[in-house]
Parts: sequence; C-alpha cells; structure tokens
Amino acid sequence: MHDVAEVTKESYDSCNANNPITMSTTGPTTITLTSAREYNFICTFGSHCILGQKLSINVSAASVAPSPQPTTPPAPAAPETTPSPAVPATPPPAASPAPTPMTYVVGDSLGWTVPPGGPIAYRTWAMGKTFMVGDILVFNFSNRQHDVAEVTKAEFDSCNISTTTTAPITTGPARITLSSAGENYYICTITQHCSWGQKLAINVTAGTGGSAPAPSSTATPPSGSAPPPSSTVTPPPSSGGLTPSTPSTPTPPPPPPSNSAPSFAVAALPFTFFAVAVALFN
Ligand SMILES: [Cu+2]
Repeated sequence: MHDVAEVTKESYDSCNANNPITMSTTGPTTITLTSAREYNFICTFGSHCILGQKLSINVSAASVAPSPQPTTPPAPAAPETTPSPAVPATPPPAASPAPTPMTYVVGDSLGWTVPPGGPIAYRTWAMGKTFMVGDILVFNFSNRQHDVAEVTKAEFDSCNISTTTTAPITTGPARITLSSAGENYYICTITQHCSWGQKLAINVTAGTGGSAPAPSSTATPPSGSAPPPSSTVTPPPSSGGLTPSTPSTPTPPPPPPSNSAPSFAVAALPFTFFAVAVALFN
C-alpha cells in the first residue's frame, strides 16, 4: 500500500519517483541518518506524494549526545562518542530566534484543500512551528474551489460562520500577515470543507524576540531611581484562590500532606529566630 523512497530535492518537490536514491517496499522501514544533510522521502504510490505523504528533514552533525536531552544548548562538551568538535561549522537551520519574518506555506505541498486525512492534517502541520507576529501564512488554493476566512474559535469549532464574519479571501494564493498575538483560526467557507478538515488553528506569539514572557518584572529592587508608574499595584498572589472560598463543602478543604509542610515551617520560625538570637549572644 505504501513505500518509502529517498529522492532528490527536485524529485521531492515535484513528487517525481522515477530515480529514487534508495527505495524500500517493506515496512516498517528503518533508515539510519548517516550524514548531515537534507533528506527527502516520498511514497511513490499513485498520488500519495502529491497528497502529502512526503517528508523532508534536515540532519545536523551529531554534536548532541544520543539520549534524553534534546533541548540543552549544544555546547562543545560532547566528548563521549566521537571526538570531533570541529563539525558544527555550518549553522544548520535550527530554531535560532531570528527576528526576520517567516513565510509559511500552509500545508506545504498539500496546499489549502480538504485534507485526505481530516483535520489532523493541518493540526500536524502547525505542530512544532512557532508563529510570530509579522510572519506570513500563504494559503495555496484554486479560485472558486476554496477560500480562506479568519474566524473565531466558536466558528472554528462548529464550522458555522456567522453573518458578522469578515468576508473570506477568495483569490489564491492568499497571503495573510499575522498581525496580533494569540490564537488565530482559519477555515474554508465552501460547503462542508471546514467540517471535513479544512481548518487551521495556530498560536501566534509576540514577535519581539524575547522567548520568556517576562512576568518577573515585580522583582525590581525597590531602591531604583525612577519609580515605575505601576509600582503601587501589588498583585495579590492568588489571595482569593484556595483558602477563603469554598463556601460550604462538606469536607474541610485542607489536604493533610500539603498542610503539614507550611504549618511546620510556620512553627519552625520562632525557633529559627531563637537560634539566631542565641548565636548572636554567644
Ligand atoms: Cu475548501
């Protein structure tokens, strides 16, 4: 029913299966990535490749140890297997936080269509991608066959478009610049297409480079020269969260294990002061 062929970049782009580099017709197929380069795989059956059964990956030099720490920055400290620290000369297209806007072709070669596998297709496509404000989505579709409309979450979930929805873009390819952070939802408004899976939800993050949301601004030292404008606003850290609410539940809320620790800490405080006092007077 399927096979896997490694092909050239050109054959990958055009779904040409005539001159594969390698070919395997029995599954499961195990392919060892032996060199740092781009690998392109397709299925050569029928229109499978055109429908999206294709995979292009970029293999970087093996400077990272083979086990469970993929997120650690690849420092030059990997002397375990191969003592070759000189490999990572060319910076691969890793996830460096470049501020330049990215252009994403929605669905890649599948384009913007009713995906054969249902809604998981565009969910899978969006998975692992980091969309930033300023990035561009390109929806490739044929005019009159599809369109693209940005909708609300309710409309996305129900595939029901209200009358207040902005008119869809009916001319493909449609280029949409992501202008605001948060959840963005896109569907095709042609009959049933959305419910058949032609829908895309992405999460757009603010594009100013900073990966951390920086909520720790309250930790500024109080002796600063310029008083921050909102310094008086002391955010109550979950004051109304657990303890005072819960009006009339039959069982009292304090869970035994979590309650013992803070009570012990509070009980230990006077003793700590006492110990400090004793230490001072000795
Ligand atoms: Cu459509």
